[in-house]
Amino acid sequence: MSRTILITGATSGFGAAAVERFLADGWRVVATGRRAERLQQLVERHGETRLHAAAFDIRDADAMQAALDAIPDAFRGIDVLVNNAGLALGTAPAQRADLAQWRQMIDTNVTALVALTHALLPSLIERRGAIINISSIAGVYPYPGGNVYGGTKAFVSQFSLGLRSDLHGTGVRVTAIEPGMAETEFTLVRTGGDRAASDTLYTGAQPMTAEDIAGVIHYVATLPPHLNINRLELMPVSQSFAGFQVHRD
Ligand code: NDP
Ligand code: 8X3
Repeated sequence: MSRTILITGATSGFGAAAVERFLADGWRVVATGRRAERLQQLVERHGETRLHAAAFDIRDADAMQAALDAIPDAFRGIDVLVNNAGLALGTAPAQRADLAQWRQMIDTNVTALVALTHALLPSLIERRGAIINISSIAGVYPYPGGNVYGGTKAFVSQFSLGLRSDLHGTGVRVTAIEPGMAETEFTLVRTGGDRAASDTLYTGAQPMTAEDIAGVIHYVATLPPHLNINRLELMPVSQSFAGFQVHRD
């Protein structure tokens, strides 16, 4: 029987690659994001039998509810929710950071993720489904300039564990995937469109790809129903850990 997955942030990067991965495997996909033209291109490529696209800003609670209400019958009953939409903005230290950027990261990465999860929990429980939250190594290891972005991802990982605990006995699985460096539009967004900065970060580093992460999301979503991966942290081989900082007068 074909299953249904809702993937947020499906216009780019991990989410876009995950849409392709699950459609290729016969799933019905609800794909969301703000950029309607990119979602429309997906519909043109794949048709509307197994793909439903919903364009809305995930920070807008009314728009989110309207999009959920407008899901066609064939796509109702979500089996897997992939909370992927998210972003980092800026790399400035906290003392020079822009508060509006901090608010946007919290509204997107935390508040919207929580709201969508809350809205879909009844369906996920009814269908003994799964929640896959895209966290980050930034929520595990602090780095200069990671401040609020890292804080939002630490929330995502801890919220995932809390959900696991609350959903005990329901059969619903919850996983936080915590990727390291992967080449998507992530750095372009973080730097306000600085293509050179994005290219410099990834060139020669063999970062993970969106398809790598989509494969991991698919792996987690298709595990036998008695298995739950709580947290899954992954990095490219080229990335590892650095030391602590010591300031000397
Ligand atoms: P991309 O920038 O390529 O994709 C981000 C997606 O999030 C886009 O589809 C974007 O859609 C969507 N999104 C952002 N803001 C909103 C919003 N307000 N409303 C609706 N959708 C929104 O980045 P990635 O694919 O790399 O990022 C996906 C997730 O993975 C994020 O949560 C990110 O933090 C996380 N991550 C990324 C890593 C990396 O190195 N790339 C590593 C670890 C985690 P649109 O702009 O159309 O709204
Ligand atoms: C993205 C990974 O290390 O750039 O979440 O913060 S990192």
